[in-house]
Amino acid sequence: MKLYFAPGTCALACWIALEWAGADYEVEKVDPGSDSYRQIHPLGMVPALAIGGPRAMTQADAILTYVAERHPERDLGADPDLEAHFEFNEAMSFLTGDFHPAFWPFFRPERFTTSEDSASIEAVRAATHARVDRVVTYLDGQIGETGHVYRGKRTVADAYAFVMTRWTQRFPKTWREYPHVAEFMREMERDEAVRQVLERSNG
Ligand SMILES: N[C@@H](CCC(=O)N[C@@H](CS)C(=O)NCC(=O)O)C(=O)O
Repeated sequence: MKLYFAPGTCALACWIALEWAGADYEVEKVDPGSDSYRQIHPLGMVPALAIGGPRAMTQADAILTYVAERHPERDLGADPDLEAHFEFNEAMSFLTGDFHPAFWPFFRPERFTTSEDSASIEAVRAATHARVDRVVTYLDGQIGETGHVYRGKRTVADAYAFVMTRWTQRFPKTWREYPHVAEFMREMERDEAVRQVLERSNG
């Protein structure tokens, strides 16, 4: 398997998951916007995971779930019953559909306005602060005293939440100001696989 990644991105969640899963994999650093990478993922986004088929797998939540299901012995995914699956999918949908997009205008504000003056661009960026606070506050409640995103156990959802929550380091209110999130983040930073991925990915 080969994971395509860019430093600091949500693709690092898949890398951490592959490590936790004990998978046999390699990684390749890419420029998501490059023509060559668009041959692999036409949307020009990371992650993508090539497993030898005619095309690479895409979409972080689907890849993370795949990694968890491919290595059931590591127990990185949903518990077996129907409601447990629902809760897992709900957590992953929140991360991919609410949490992640809250940051997009911060990183690429020019995509969210037709204005080109720097004040307008900065206004778009500033507007993300409230949206990000909303999703991180929700995550804080979701983690609560359990230390994890899903049902008090380590899953790929933890990896996903971790890499994206790190982005708040560039915000006026960082993850350190959300008590349960802060504890979760510190615990993740102590994880050997997480440390290695951050070091090897350079970000
Ligand atoms: N829906 C995609 C979104 C992936 C995504 O937004 N990736 C970002 C990095 S975290 C990216 O590659 N952005 C490049 C761009 O938007 O041009 C997924 O979940 O995999």
